[in-house]
Amino acid sequence: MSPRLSIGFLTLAMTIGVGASFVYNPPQAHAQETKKKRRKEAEAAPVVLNAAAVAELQKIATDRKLRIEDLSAALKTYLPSGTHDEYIIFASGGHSGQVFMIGVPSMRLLRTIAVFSPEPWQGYGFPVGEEILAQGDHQGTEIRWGDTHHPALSETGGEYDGQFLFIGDKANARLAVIDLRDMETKQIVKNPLTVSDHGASFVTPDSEYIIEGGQYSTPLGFSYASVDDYQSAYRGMVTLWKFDRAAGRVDQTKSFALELPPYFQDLFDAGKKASNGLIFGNSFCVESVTPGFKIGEVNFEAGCSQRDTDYLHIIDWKKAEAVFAKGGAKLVNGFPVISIKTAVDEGVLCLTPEPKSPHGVDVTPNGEFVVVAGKLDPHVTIYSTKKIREAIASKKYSGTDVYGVPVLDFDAVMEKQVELGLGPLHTQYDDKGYAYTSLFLDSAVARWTLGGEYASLHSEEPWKLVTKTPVQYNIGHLVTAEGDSVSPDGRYLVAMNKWSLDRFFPTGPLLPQNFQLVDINSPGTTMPVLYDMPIGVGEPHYAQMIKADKLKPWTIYPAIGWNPHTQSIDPTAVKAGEERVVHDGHDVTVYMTAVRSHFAPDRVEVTEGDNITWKITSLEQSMDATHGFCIGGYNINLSLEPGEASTIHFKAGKPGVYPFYCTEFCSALHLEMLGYLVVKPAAPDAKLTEATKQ
Ligand code: CUK
Ligand code: CUA
Repeated sequence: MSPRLSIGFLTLAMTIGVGASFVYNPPQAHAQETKKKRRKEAEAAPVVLNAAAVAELQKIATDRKLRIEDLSAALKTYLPSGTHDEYIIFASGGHSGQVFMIGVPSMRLLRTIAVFSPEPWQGYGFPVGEEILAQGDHQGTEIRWGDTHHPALSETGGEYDGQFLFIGDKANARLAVIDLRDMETKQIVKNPLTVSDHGASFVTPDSEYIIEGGQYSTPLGFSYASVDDYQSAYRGMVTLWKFDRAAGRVDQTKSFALELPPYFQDLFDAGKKASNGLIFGNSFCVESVTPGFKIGEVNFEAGCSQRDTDYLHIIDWKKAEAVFAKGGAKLVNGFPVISIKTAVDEGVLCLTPEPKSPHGVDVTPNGEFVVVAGKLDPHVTIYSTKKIREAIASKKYSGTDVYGVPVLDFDAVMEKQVELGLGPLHTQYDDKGYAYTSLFLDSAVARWTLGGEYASLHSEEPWKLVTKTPVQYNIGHLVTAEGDSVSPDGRYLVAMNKWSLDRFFPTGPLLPQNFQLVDINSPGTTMPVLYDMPIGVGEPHYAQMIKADKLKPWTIYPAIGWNPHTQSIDPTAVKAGEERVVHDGHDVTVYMTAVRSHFAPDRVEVTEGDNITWKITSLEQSMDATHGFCIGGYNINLSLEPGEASTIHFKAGKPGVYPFYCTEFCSALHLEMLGYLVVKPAAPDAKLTEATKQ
C-alpha cells in the first residue's frame, strides 16, 4: 500500500469505524484539542498591537470604511472560531411556533427548538412528537402552529435555574414545557377556558405555578353568548398551572383559574422577594366596548381608549391556592375556576387604576416596585408593592368596579411617574440600579434610574431618564442578562425590533425583524448598539437571557435505549444483537438498531394492510453522531440522537418498494445507510375470499 493510500484508508476506517465497541472518535478528540490549544495560546500571549498589526488593522478599517465604534463593536461581539458565548437567549419564535436559542454576544443562532409546529430536522411530528402536538388540539381541530409570545425560564428562589423553559401560544391559549437537558418539548397544555390568550408564560419565584393570563374576553369554557351580552356573559381569566418539577410536567389536576372581569388582561408578572405571593396583571379596554360597537360612528380602538385609566390587577396567589384547596372553585368546562365574587370575598383580587392602554408590567428584581408602561402615555408608572400591601390591609379603596372588585386608591399605591418618551412598552433591569424601557414610537431604549433600595447603586438622581439609544426600528420587548430574575447581570441588552426597513438586503415585501445587541456595561450615557441580527422566521416577542454556564445540556442521551419523552431508559428498546422482524398475522414488529453506517435489519418485508410497529434504537455514544430515519411516501422522519430509542406505528399501504435512508450526513458511508421496506400485495387467495363474500 502506498503511504498516501494507507492514510486514506486509515481516515476512512476511523470515520466509518463503527459498532458499539469502537471507541475512536476523531471529530470529538479534535474539538477538545483545538479548544485547549486556543486557551493556552491566549493565556500565554495576550495580544499586543505592534506597529505592523496597527497598520494591518488600519488598512482593513480603511478598505471597509469602518469607524472606531465599528471596530470596538466588532471586538466586543466577535467570537474566535471554537469559542462559546457567555449568555444564551431563549427567544420566542413568533408565528413559527418555535423557540430560538441564540448566543450572546455573538448573536449566532444556535438552534430552533420545535414546540407548537412540526419540525422535520428534529423529527418532531413525523410522527414522533405527534402525541405531544396533539395535546394542544382544540376541540377536535388539529392545531399545528403557534403564535409564541413569552418564554419563561424555570426559577429557584427567583434565579433562573436552567432546568425548564415554558412558552405560551397566544393564538390558541396553550402552554408548552421544554426540558433544557435535551431542549425538547415534553408537554403542551390547552387552556380549557379560552380560545386565545396573551399573558403566558410567567413563573412564580420557585416555579410553583406558571401563569397564563387571558386576553380577549369570551364566554369561558368555549360556550356561546351573543356579543350583545358582553357585560354579563363574557369574562377574562388568569390560569395558574401547577408545575411538578420532579415529573417535569404541568400537573393539570392541581391547576386552577380565576375568573376576571371582561377587561382585556394583557401581561402578568409574579412578585418576588418583598412582593412574593402577589401577581400583577394589567389590562386595556376596561371600557368593555366590543368589536362592532357603534358601527360607523367610532372605531373599536378609539372606543377602547375613552377612559384615562385602565386597571392593574393585583392577585394574592397564595390566598387563591388556599381557596382552591378548600374547594372554593367551581368547574367550568371541567376546570376549577374561582369566581370574581369568591375572589373578592376571600381577599384574592383587587384593582388599581393605571394610565390607559398599558402594555408591560414588570416587577423590579428586589420585588419593591412594579413598573407599568402605557403605550399612550410618555411616562412609566411605578407602584410600590409595600404601599399596595398596606393599602390592601387598611382597605384604602377609591371604590369598586362594576363587577364589585375593590379598586385601591391610585395615590396610595403609586410611587412615581417617570417621563421617558413615546410609546413605552416593556422594562428590564441591570445590576447598577438602572431600568431599561423599550419606546415603541420613539424607536429607542431608555435607561433610567430606580429609587428606593436601588438609589445607592448609582450616583444619579433616582427616578430620572439617563439616556436613550436609538434602535432600528419600532422596538417591542427588550431583554437584559438575567434581567427579570432577582439578580440581573446587566452587561448586554437585546432590543427586539418589529421593523427592520433598510437594515438588511430587502427580502421581498416581507422583511426580517431586527434583534439589536446593545452594550449596557458602562454606566451613564454610554449605551451603544453593537450588532444587528435579522430574524427571518416568525415574529419573536419576548426572550430571556441566561448565563450559559447555568445550562447543563446533555451532549448524548445518558444511556442507549433512552426514551426522551419519559427521560428514562425504555425497557422495550431494541438492544444490539436483538435486531429482527416479527410477523404475527397482520401485526409486524420491526426491531431495528442504527449505528454508523447501517440500519439492522435493512430489508423489511411486509404485506399490504399490515399494522407495523417499528422500533429503532441508536447505538451511538459519540457526541453529534445523529442519524435520521425517513421512509419516503409515509411522512415518516425521525431524528435519532445518540442513545435515543423511538417507536412508531403505521399501516403498510400500496404494494411497492419504499427505500428508507438516513437523513443526516453521519459518516463517509452515510449514503449507504439505507434499506428497503418491501410491501407485498395481499395474497391472491385473500383477494378471492373478499370477492366471494360480495
Ligand atoms: S407582547 Cu409582543 S411586543 Cu406579546 Cu409581550 Cu409586547
Ligand atoms: Cu446515519 Cu447518515
